[in-house]
Amino acid sequence: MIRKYSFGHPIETGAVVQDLHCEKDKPRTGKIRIDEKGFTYIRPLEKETAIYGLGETVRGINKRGWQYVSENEDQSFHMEDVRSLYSAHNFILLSDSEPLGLFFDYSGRISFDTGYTRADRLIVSCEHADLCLYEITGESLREICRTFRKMTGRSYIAPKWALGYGQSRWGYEREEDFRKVVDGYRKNHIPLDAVYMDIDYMKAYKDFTIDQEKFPDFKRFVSEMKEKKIHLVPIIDAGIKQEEGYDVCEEGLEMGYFCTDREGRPFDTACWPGLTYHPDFLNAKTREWFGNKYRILTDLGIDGFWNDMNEPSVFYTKRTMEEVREKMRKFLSKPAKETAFFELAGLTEEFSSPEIYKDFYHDMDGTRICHDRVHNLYGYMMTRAAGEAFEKISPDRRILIFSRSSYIGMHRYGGIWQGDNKSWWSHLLLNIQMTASLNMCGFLYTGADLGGFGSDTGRDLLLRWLAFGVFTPLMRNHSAFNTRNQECYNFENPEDFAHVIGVRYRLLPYLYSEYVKAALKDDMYFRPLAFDYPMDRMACGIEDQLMLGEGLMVTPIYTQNADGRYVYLPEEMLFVKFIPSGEIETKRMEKGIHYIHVELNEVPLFIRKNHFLPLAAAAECVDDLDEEDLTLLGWITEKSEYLLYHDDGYTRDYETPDHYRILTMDTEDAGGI
Ligand code: MIG
Repeated sequence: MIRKYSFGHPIETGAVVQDLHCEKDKPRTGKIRIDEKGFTYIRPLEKETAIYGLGETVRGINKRGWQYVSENEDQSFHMEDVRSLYSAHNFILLSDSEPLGLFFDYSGRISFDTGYTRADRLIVSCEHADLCLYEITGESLREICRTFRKMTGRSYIAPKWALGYGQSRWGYEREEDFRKVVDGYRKNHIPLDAVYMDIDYMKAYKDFTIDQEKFPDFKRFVSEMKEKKIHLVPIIDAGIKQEEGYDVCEEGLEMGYFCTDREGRPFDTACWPGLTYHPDFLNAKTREWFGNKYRILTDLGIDGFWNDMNEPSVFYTKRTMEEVREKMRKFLSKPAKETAFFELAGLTEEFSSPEIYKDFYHDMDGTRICHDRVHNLYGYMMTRAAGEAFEKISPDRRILIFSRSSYIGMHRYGGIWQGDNKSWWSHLLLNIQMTASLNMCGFLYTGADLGGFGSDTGRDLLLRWLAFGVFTPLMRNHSAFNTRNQECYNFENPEDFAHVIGVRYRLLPYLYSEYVKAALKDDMYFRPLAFDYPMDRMACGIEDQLMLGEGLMVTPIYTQNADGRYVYLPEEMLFVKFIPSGEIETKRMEKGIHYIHVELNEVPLFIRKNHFLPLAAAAECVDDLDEEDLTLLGWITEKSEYLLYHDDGYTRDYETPDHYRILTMDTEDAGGI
């Protein structure tokens, strides 16, 4: 059941698609305080209550005991003390005896104090008492999630090739660089479906341009890659270069499509291209105009994109640059003394801070509104521009789109990647935990930069990370330009990588089926064990294993030098290990705690009893996958069924009943396994 409450004058975010009537009474689940400090929601917390949700945030799956702040931020150094990352997912779930979901539909900065100030209080607060609050009750956390997801609309469905493995790196510049990557993979028989193009493909970092010197005939190059069954996926940045003669800039100025300053002039920002303007994505006309620009690249054969820097990430503005320069002048005019060092060192932070959000404005379809009120919608609306355009540009075939920044509602238009992580073991664990929370908020098509974006990866870290990436819908290896080369063929024994990534393709009939079914049924693809076994106290405390679809449990290894790990089985399951010979080892296991041995080049998983997996033979790309000839793997003590979703992977007719097949497995098959 959903109860909706409205306070003040909420800004329309478009997060909720269901028409719900507003309650007249006060919220039942907590106290509301509205005063000069703004809006506060307070609810007592029982000792046992776990808190879930909040999507893209640091720390564990149970979010209790910290202060999280939704204020989208380019956070390329996220340790466990950061309060905000790239996205605002203001949905939380409480595991009370009557489980509860709360969604705060508010587009500015909002804080979730989950037992940080006082262990027994949930305090949600924001500056303006203009928002909608939704209370969702239901039988279970999973059901509340489904209700929430129905309320916010069906999740984006990516083309099937985008569930293949992709290689990315900031620093591939020209045709040869891309050819080298593709050859490296194909030569070593490591599967590959996509290579990502970072900002260097553009001319002077200008969106929707291609550097002709690096790509003399881009269209031809795209089809050359297509022949090798490779999709090229270019990046699009939020900021538009200020340059005379650059059509996107000139059109934007002429039509008034950019954000404006206090005086109503186009607001000066800076990003990779130097001085930029930021399109006013909160305006429907701007969205339509910008969305249509993607056509420039789809016309050349491109069918996938990633949207970056859309928190928005601004290096500096005219004002902050002038202020910093002024302070430096003062600094230089005085004799050097020790304390001034800190003044100077701190200056870099003054280039960009949330203070700049107060300096510019949007025209939200007729209403002028300051950016700080709608900050968290920016990346969402950029990706909405793309998603809505794709429905016109390519009505029949799906296009891949994922974003760095998001807000709830954006999950209908595209996926997200989890931002600039590091090649740290702790970020592999963060990836596992964050993915569960993102699923609660509707972001099913998601994944982290496998191997880690910043700093140097290790072969062991990359292999372990890939063995988890095998299960995430977005499976992409990405790294920053100044780090160690992270393509799989650059490490010893590339066949180990071929094997691990190959397992992804063997599992794809199941993974794709569960992914699309989860989207169509407003369900979660990944779930914490607490959602499936709420009465099992041990299961509720597990933070490093996930349920995947109906039949699977994943138990990644995320510590260095481990030859395996402890796992907790909440029921009898079949332990399955994909080993490099191509064989599959299986072992029936009792409910309880076990130690499993897993080599660096092996992929472990568990199948619930009387569930089974349809497996394909390994392939080097999605289009080569043979899905007519499937092997069924499971521990069967009674006749069991699996509902397989299978379509061509390209068209958008998801609802056709023809896409479903029922597979059955009986006890006689191979002695129960
Ligand atoms: O300021 O385009 O998160 O994936 O490689 C960094 C360069 C800009 C940030 C993205 C990252 C990408 C990088 N970008």
